Amino acid sequence: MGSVGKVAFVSILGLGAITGVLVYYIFGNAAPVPGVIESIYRQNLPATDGATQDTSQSPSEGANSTSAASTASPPATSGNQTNQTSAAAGPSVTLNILEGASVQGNPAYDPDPLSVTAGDVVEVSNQDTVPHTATSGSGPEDPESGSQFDTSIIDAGATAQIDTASLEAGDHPFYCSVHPYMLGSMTVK
Ligand SMILES: [Cu+2]
Repeated sequence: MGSVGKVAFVSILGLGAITGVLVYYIFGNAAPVPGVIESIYRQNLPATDGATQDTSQSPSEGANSTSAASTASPPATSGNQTNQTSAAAGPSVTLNILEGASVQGNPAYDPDPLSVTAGDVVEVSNQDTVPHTATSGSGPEDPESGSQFDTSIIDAGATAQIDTASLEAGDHPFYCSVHPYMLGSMTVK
């Protein structure tokens, strides 16, 4: 009986060790990695785009959300051409969001850089199977994020438009607010 007890004790000890190692690796792989957002549900709230920008630019008004909202209207007239279909010229430039773009490391936007002439309407076509955006700025940490343009969420297979009429000449980086590692650049002539 004594030897049986020892075998049982060692076996249980071994099973416990194996379980511990397995759980360590399984949950290690499942854990979120900083900088990688896999949830398609994360998106910027539309109403806070201007407010976020203004609170960062004017800290004195940062505590008051109502004043931040009221000061958000001037930039809204000069930027934030979101889903505007009123432009009579119609889409003259196409920006494709490539299939597989949500996988980090894959090419995201095509062409990149995108060349436009100020006044062009960019048709953004999501050819991927998950939602994406084209949001101006270098990333979520950019205080100017979304101030130039923001398509908001474009569902798989859908399109949105960016009006470039009020964009200054030069390079304008943009990214996907759902997958911030998706980066692109727009060159305005
Ligand atoms: Cu995306």
